[in-house]
Amino acid sequence: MDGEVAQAGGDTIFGKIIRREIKTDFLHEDDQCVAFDDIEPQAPVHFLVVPKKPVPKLSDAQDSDEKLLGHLLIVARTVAKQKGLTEGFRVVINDGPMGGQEVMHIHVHVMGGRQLTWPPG
Ligand code: DGP
Repeated sequence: MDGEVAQAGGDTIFGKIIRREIKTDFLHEDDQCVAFDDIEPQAPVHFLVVPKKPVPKLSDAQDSDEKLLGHLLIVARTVAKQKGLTEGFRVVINDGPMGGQEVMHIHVHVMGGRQLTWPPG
């Protein structure tokens, strides 16, 4: 078990989900991250990719997290394909209060299945 997995979770709702203390169907799980449907979907498809390492937010990430952050995007791409998002989708990372982040465990939102507009609110 490497250092990232040894820290799996953290003290947030996502930590509980990662540790399976809250039952959630995973769309994907590997040694570094999980993916699961968002409980408040903003699009027909809306899932989250969450690292097991409890980095609170993107602005707290270290240079050494580079590979992990890249991995989250590769999993986002893979699960988006599995979900049938062949015409495109949106990837969002909210950071901190001004970024609208509510759960302080970094996560990648992936949304699709409808025409998305810009700018977001
Ligand atoms: P953010 O605002 O970027 O921190 O987004 C947090 C997202 O997490 C929000 O879209 C709702 C989702 N969420 C919060 N609690 C739960 C939960 O217990 N289960 C699931 N599946 N999603 C959750």
